[in-house]
Amino acid sequence: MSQQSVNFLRAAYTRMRIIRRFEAKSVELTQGDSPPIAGSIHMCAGQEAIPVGALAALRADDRVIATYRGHGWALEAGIPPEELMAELCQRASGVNGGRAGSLLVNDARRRFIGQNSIVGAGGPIACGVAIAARARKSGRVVAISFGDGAVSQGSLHEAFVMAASERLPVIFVCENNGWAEMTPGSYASSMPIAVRAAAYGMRGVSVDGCDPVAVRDAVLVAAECARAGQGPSLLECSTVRLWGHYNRDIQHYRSARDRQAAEASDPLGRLRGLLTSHGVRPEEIDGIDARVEQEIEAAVDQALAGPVPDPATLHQHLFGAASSRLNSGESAPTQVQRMTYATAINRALHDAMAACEEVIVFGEDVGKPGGVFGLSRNLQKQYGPARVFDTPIAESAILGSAVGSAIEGMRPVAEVMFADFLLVALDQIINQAANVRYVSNGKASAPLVVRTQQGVTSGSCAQHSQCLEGVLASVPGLKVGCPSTPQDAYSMLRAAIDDPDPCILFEARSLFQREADVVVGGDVEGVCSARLLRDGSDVAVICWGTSIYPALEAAEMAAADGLRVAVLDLRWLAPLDDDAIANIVHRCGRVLIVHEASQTGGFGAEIAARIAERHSDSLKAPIRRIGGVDVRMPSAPVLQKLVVPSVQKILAALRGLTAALV
Ligand SMILES: Cc1ncc(C[n+]2csc(CCOP(=O)(O)OP(=O)(O)O)c2C)c(N)n1
Repeated sequence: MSQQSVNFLRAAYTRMRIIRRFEAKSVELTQGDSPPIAGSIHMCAGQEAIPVGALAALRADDRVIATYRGHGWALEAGIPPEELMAELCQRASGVNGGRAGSLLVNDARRRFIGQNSIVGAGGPIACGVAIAARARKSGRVVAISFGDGAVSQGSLHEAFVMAASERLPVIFVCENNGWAEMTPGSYASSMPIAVRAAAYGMRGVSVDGCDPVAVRDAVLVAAECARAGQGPSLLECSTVRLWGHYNRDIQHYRSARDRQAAEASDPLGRLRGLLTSHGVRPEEIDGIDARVEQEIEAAVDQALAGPVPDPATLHQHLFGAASSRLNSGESAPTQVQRMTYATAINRALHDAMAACEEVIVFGEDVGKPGGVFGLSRNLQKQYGPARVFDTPIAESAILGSAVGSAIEGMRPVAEVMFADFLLVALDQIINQAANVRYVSNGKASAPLVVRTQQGVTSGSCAQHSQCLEGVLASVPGLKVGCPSTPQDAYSMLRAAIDDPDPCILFEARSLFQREADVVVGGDVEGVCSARLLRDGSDVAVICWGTSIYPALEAAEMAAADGLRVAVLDLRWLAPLDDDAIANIVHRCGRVLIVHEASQTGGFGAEIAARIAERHSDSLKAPIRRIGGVDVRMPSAPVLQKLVVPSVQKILAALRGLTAALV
């Protein structure tokens, strides 16, 4: 063996020893009555050769994603042990200020996109990171590690499909430690994981995951292939889990034989033997161990000396400060054009893509076909397939790609064809996108837009007509809008693309062909702010989306009775324009909330609660709500009409609320 190879082994041994010592210390810090580390940690003892070998093969600007068992990856990516340990101890001095803890540590600025405690969820995000690398022609690759159990997850399957179909520069690193929590990994399938790669059309390689040289060499080849445009690889690294699944795991389910076999394969023991067989003296290795011990002790001391987070910071970093990428700085010229709601969406996409190179658009059929509703028509022709592309029918991969590319500084606009289809992939919005800024302590952000459309149209079925805005508007960290007019279809989409945080736009399919004059161009407005569609002082209708139309009609009819009805279109449900609500409640004293989404648990309940909590002094009558009737959406048009708020129902409610006045 060459001196160079021995030097690599010596360095690898040192790095692996650092990880092992770090893990042993962390376990100690979870013990006792009020331990410095609150909660669970998942140690990677036995698996150290994988991050050490992999990171030795990657460029300094390549990206890394790990699972909750990812302390080794975090250290190898460059997070100093004292900052990582401080994060495990939930200190303000931790890499994420104590907001991530062990499970979600991240530091995108040091190439570590982060750990993930949702099994398999990193796969779709890795696709997005790779999409950003491709768009920027940076030549970067992304390595994503996951366990053998994760291979059963749908999101990882979707990531494999997406990465292979787009030939993305992703290295999928499966750390096969034989266990999926407390069940043997082989329970789900006896087919070797590397072999499965062929079914996706990617390279699959079996690697000795206890040997840092084997891992390094396999990752080197995978990275070369990825950089050469040959797409992803799946490396199955066989390894051992020396300790329990997590710090308090007593491993009652594991045989003594299995534990002994793992210990016999301990990569540190193997490496020590290899080093001594190549002339490295045992005392030198003992010296490395002693130095590492001191280094980790010092890191622990430093971590424990760090302060706990200041309670005053609780609200920081939920959202970022606006800094426009679409505004030119000078007041841009405007034009008024007559167009439909659908055309207005298309125009907003065109304008945003022209204004900002980071804007990319993707989803099912959005590329060449221009979307099933034609909303992305001609975008690919104009901006090319690198910026506008079709995806596999894989909503987790689509949304995860939005998350990953947004973290990497792109402005992705992902289309989900029907809001109902969001439900198969909500993890990427709620567990992933919504957390990025807050949990990273402001070190990363996910300025993505998800465009979808919803609501009933004649004959639409129960899986193509749900109104789901309330589901997402209740999630801190997300911004949610419901454009109701062609103007808002244009303005709110531009605002969302320009916003620094994840925005979900629920467009209304039933409004696509509505036509109106639209002011195009001009400065991009901010997210939030309701619009008063009609002023009045007797009763206020608070509504959004499709409901503004029956509300306006009913208000007009009520005017014939002498009632002055105000109609407020909220436009954005998150953040909510509390001032506009307060103004209209104070002015009218009577409130009717109207929305198409089912009444029970609909967002109207939140608005009613806020008004009751904050403005009860102004109320002259109990708040009323009209939401969709609480049934599944029937397909028969005659029944559908009974479900959604009608002009007659709204008018009756207005008359009821104001009975004393007329
Ligand atoms: C979506 C999801 N389902 C279940 C869990 C609970 N869980 C946490 S770790 C784990 C086992 C994963 O096994 P594997 O992928 O082999 O990784 P390992 O723990 O061996 O590193 C499970 C089921 C989770 N965190 N996320």
